[in-house]
Amino acid sequence: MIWFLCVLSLASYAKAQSCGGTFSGSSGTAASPNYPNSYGNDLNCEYSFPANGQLLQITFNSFQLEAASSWTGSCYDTVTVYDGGVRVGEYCGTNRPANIATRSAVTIEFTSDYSVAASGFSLSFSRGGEIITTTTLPPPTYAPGSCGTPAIQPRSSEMLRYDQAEGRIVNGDDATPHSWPWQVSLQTSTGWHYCGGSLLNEEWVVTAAHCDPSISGDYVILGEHDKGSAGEDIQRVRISQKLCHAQYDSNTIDYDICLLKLATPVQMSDTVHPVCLAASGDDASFPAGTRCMVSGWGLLRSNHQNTPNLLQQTELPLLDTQYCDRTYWNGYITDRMICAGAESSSSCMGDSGGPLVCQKDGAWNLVGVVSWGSSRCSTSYPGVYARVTNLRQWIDNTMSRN
Ligand SMILES: [Ca+2]
Repeated sequence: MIWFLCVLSLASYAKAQSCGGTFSGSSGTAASPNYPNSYGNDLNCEYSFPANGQLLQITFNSFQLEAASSWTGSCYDTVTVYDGGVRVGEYCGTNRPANIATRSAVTIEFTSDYSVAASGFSLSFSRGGEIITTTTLPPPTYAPGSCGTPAIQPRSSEMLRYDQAEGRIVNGDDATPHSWPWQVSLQTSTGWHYCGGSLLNEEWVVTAAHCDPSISGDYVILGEHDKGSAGEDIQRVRISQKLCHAQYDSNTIDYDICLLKLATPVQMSDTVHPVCLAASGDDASFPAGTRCMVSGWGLLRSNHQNTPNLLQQTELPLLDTQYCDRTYWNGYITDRMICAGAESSSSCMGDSGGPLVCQKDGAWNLVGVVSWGSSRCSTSYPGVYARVTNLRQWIDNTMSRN
């Protein structure tokens, strides 16, 4: 019996020595044991990426671990990521860790249990440089007539999180300037920002009905990032027509959508570019759990007096509509609404009318229009957005008739 135990511990000692390691070079790769062949059972490997004062970026290029338990959702075989000693998350199945960009030491722990293995993971790392792009989109494909493909790549919140101590939106981040080029600001003639909107084409902007812009006095501002700066190459355009949904109800905030026809067509550029519209009825492309982005100049905290100057963004998951209604907004969620968030960040007052966008086929699709939510912009409550897949037909009809 004692002998048997000794062999076991020797065996696991030997395995522990054959995996993981310390990775301090300026760039390189690492992988699970035997990658891309099966990594095997009973592993406990540690991959250390020391901090050496430079920006460290790690990307998982492939990821295939034993799937999580369908009962509990917990992992049998697990990759755990630590950034600066803080546990970022546990990953298994095909749920790979997001790209890491940090100035702290990173540790990646890989364990496997006693049965069932898969091909494992491979990652690449580099040190130095600055965060400039995200890898969530293919290279820019901006071209006249295209939509949803920013010339300037947005950064994911995951990447930004490491470099910015304080959140925006509520717990969001500064957007990369002009990386959401369909984002517009609705402003009064004195330059006061009160709502957002999204550019659909040269002539049309979509916003929320409750924003209720004034055709005579207000402006649509395009190509803006820092609304406190006078030096940006913005387009400031009057509104010629305001067409709000006839069934908009200010009590229930149902059908909270308006189209604004611009008095002069905008010039498309690297900083002014339309978003794609989610197709009518295409909820299947944007299921619950889809990671999406919301942007706006809304309040950072519900009790703040002023909105921020720099455009903010945050990443949010879409929520199942029935779950959202039952759990948070008891009976208020209609078919014209979609919930997102309740995960440490929230849109807030001043974000209204702005875009909730999700990626499909390499382009950003408008899935929601910021509509309403917790009056305190609580990050534990989901925000509610006008559901574009439901309202798309109205959008198409309205634009074609006006
Ligand atoms: Ca296993």
